Amino acid sequence: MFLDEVVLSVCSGRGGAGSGSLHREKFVPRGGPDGGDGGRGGDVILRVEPGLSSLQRFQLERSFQAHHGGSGEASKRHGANGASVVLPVPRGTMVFDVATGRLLADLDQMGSELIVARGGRGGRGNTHFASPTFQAPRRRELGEPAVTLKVRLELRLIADLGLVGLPNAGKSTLLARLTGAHPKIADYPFTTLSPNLGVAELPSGHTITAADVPGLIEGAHLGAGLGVGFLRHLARTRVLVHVVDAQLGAEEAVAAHRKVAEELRLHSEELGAKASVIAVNKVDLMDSGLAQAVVAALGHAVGGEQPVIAISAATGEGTDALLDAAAQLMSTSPKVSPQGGEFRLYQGPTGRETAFKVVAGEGIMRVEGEAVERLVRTTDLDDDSSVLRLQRQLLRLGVEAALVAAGAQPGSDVEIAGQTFSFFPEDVARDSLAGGRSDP
Ligand SMILES: Nc1nc2c(ncn2[C@@H]2O[C@H](COP(=O)(O)OP(=O)(O)OP(=O)(O)O)[C@@H](O)[C@H]2O)c(=O)[nH]1
Ligand SMILES: [Mg+2]
Repeated sequence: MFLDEVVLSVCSGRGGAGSGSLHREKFVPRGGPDGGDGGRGGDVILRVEPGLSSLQRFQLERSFQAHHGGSGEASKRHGANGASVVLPVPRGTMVFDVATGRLLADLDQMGSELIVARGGRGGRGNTHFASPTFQAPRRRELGEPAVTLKVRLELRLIADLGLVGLPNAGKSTLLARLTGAHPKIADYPFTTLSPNLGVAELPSGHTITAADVPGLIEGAHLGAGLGVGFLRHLARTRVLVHVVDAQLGAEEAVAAHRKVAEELRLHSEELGAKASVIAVNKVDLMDSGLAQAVVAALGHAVGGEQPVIAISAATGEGTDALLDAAAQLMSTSPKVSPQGGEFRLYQGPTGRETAFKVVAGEGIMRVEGEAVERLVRTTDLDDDSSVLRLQRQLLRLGVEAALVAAGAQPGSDVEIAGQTFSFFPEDVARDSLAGGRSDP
């Protein structure tokens, strides 16, 4: 099976905790802080790599976890950084956040990459918190937590030329003729079950990529035949080649072309309006006068708006002229810009989001907000000075003021990130601790 849509569960590594170690040495009874920083957690990264044309590698494995950062240690030893997981994806992979439906990135360039789940930063060790007035702090930070999310990958093949037509028209034979691809070819409809991709070389030396898709039939835009799913692979092509079997005769050939054009138009306006060339195929099997009649009838039907070229995908007759015509159209039709504009980096919960809200509940107030909750999660709550620092940060973010405004009293219970605190506004807290220390 050709896999062009898949949901993955990804989880980054959490950051390692900073160390709260105090230096110990013979004859030095009380050394200064020497706790190293925690290591970074690994990222989960999607990267576009050449040679891939489906999401096949995710057939069996859909859940990925990067490594956690190691804890910092005594003697200022930095914890090991957690290894990242890099997942190769084909060009044209779009990445959506399943929870919100938001497009996170449109990976349309070779080498594009997306950090889909960013590893947590390591916590700082206590060496960062030494100050002249506070010589032996135990304070250290915990690492940031991991990021877990579900992403949906949707592949839209990126090809310059898209080969369309009724089943059995000879699309795959033409793809094989134009490119080095080896698609399955057979004398029955629906031989092709999934798109094939190949690279064609133009007489000019330039290369173009071409894709064929399963044969279209009436109702394709509604899911008839092999379904609507494959039509999206045509959205990024610059030029379409309508392959029509000349053996149908003039009248039937015109009807066949009209049906396919109609299905494209019904699928999307954009597809219907794409520049296209008509290839009247299998002319090797026909009397040349009859073949010319088919070409003329199609030319008449499209009002001279599209080039109509007699070819034989089997013998190669006319295929150079076809490529020329396609290249000509391509030079005047714009490259399809990726959806969502620029490639975007998903920051995950480590982004700079400081909005929060206070939810007043029965006897307890809850503070909700990414940044605020993160601060709490990364604080070593067993360490008084870390807690004091947390409180200062909350003050700076305006949390304290918001709590007071919401009616919090000294001693009220406040919940943040699943932890319950007793609320003591800053001035109260300062009085209860040895004063005079300034936050570094
Ligand atoms: N003689 C001759 N036979 C051809 C030519 N092009 C295709 N055929 C034959 O037509 C049949 C169908 O060709 P395919 O390339 O499989 O057709 P398709 O459009 O890809 O068909 P689906 O994948 O089923 O939609 C095969 O038996 C081919 O060998 C041609 O130019 N001349
Ligand atoms: Mg085919």
